[in-house]
Amino acid sequence: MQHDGTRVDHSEQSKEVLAMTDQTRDISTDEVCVLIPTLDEAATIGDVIDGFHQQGYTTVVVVDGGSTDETRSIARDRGAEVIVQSGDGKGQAVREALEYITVPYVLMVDGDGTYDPADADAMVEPLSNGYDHVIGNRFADMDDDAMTSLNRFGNSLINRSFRFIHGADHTDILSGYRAFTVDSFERLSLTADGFTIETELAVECVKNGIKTTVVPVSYSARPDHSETNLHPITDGATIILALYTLAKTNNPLFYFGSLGVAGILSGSAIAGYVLWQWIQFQQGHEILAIVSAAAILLGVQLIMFGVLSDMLVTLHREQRRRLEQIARDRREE
Ligand SMILES: Nc1nc2c(ncn2[C@@H]2O[C@H](COP(=O)(O)OP(=O)(O)OP(=O)(O)O)[C@@H](O)[C@H]2O)c(=O)[nH]1
Ligand SMILES: [Mg+2]
Repeated sequence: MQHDGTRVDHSEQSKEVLAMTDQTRDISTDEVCVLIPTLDEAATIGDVIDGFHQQGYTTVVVVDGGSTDETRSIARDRGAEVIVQSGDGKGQAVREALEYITVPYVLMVDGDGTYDPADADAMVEPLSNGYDHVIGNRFADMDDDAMTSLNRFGNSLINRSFRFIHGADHTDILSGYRAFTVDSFERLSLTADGFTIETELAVECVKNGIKTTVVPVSYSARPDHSETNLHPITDGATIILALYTLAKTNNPLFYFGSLGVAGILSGSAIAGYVLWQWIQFQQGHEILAIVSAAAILLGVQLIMFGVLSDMLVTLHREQRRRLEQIARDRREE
């Protein structure tokens, strides 16, 4: 079920959600752990936990990054299990928290009150229909003041780059609202510590052939008294760099090919200059000519290396698909 990401009528949707009981749900709420990474979210964490409890999701784990406010005590008072992460950053927190989770499904959400617990059932539902990873699309129903124009521009640039480099359209790869199976999460090789965790999740899902879908969710502004942990320029630049470096194993033709093209273009520019100097002023620039030839040669080699790596990745994917098929067949026997 691929949702189209268009705006939905949430009053209608909430009525449906309220009407849902564990008998009508394909996945029982007991099988889902709501995972909330937090850093100084005392202003909102209580309401977020209460919201999920009201929806029937009673297993809530808060993984805290050493908040200096009341976040942990409020979370404990509201009945959540609180873990303090051993390292730094949202990415490390999520990876560590997964080691404590014993149920098969995870619903991950920010602790800043920007996502709506009423969307929880819609997020979890695709997991019962064969999907392993679900991304909540914030742009489907976003409050006008929920994102600055700089953040909107950055998100659009990042989503376009993801589509171009990694060849999949996940609409809103930086969304913090995710539902996934623990099994599929364990198949991903995640190393990101900070805010690149969402980017890494999206790329690793493509790389590992994890069945991913997008569902529309609502997204509101952070309440006035709550502080962002995000630095739009530095975190945005880190995310774009992560998209590029993650192409090394997911789309090596792009990774090495773009370096190769840069080498050829700069070599050609130097060659053009050398040629112009020689024609116009009869001045030879031997050193520059050597540099230009080296840059062009290196560029061509990098493109060839990209083509070979691309072949290796394609073969590796094919082989893994077959092995997974064999493993599935064995399980069914
Ligand atoms: N455990 C842990 N959680 C973190 C850390 N940094 C941020 N978080 C939490 O991760 C979630 C997402 O962070 P936000 O600051 O909301 O990032 P964002 O949603 O991209 O930015 P905003 O637009 O400001 O909401 C929030 O619940 C944060 O409290 C960290 O270092 N450790
Ligand atoms: Mg947030």
